[in-house]
Amino acid sequence: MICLIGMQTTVHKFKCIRSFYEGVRPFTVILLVTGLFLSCVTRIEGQTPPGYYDPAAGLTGEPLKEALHGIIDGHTEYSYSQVKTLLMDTDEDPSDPDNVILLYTGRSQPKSTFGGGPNDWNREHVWAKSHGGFGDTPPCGTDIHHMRPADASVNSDRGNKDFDNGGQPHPEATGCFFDDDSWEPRDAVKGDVARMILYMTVRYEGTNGEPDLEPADAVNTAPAPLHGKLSTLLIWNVQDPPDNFENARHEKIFGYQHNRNPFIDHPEFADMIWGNATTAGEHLSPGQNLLFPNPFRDHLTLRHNPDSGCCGIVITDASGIVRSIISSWTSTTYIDTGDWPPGVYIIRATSPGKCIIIKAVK
Ligand SMILES: [Ca+2]
Ligand SMILES: [Ca+2]
Ligand SMILES: [Ca+2]
Repeated sequence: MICLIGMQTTVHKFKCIRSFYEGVRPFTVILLVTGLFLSCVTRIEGQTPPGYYDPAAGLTGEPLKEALHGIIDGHTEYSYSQVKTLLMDTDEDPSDPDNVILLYTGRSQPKSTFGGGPNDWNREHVWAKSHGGFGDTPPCGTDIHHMRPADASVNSDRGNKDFDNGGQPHPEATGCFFDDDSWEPRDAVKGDVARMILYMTVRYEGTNGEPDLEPADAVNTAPAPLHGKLSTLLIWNVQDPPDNFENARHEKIFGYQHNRNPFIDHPEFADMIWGNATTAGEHLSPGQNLLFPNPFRDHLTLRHNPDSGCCGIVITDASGIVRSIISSWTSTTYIDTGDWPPGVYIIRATSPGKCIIIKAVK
């Protein structure tokens, strides 16, 4: 997967992007469930129908967001009480059909322990329902694309906080951090959370009497119909790509609601919409394989794109430290990355007056 942030005609925004990545907590992607075999799951078979994303082809920015809205709008709705039953299927533990997996703790526990006790599970609105005030009513308040089983007391501690890095470790939800104004989920679900929030902003655009939910690059956004923090969510989307559990869950939801989360099918759509603005004609298609593999391990290959006019490359880590400089780049370049620590890396391919910026993950 290659995620384009965009092209810029000035170096001004390099500084913005650099500060954008400061404070990222590098981590190794952890598979939520290993050895997951879909055959173990009572699964509604499904894949993206042919042509599902055709209306979005070739688009970026707001036009892409509008096209995706048109594709996923008007889903089959369920009541809040039905959501409880649906989550028992969508979030079922693939290794134990009597259990669900809880979002923030990662704990597998019996479906029968739904309730209000501190260690029971309940229905977490990942897009906190006070951000827009939609409560538990359809369509926003029962849209299972953004709802997950969660430990009741952890759900209460998360409250309506925006998502961002930082704070103190949560004593029960290992790997989660929080402070007065933000909640950081554990690494294995950071991308899930990002894609759920971004889905909500595209699904709900103020039509049909629905609220217009939008991302904000801020915290403390409630009660406005906003959710943050966008810059952090874009990074989490790259750091934690969809895994088997998230994909299997997605197919089940498609079976129930008959709409898909575009950011699970195409994580690159996030940067194509909210990365630095660019015109569609300037976008480098991910299919052009400028850089591969991505994610990478012990090496990275950069391939010259004759159309890009690129003549130099600088690779920095998430804290801005330069890892590699390639000043003369005329064909395929092989970089040894064996001693690079795991994390997000920023590749800037420059030419006079222009730059392509790509995120890669080790
Ligand atoms: Ca608890
Ligand atoms: Ca994940
Ligand atoms: Ca919206």
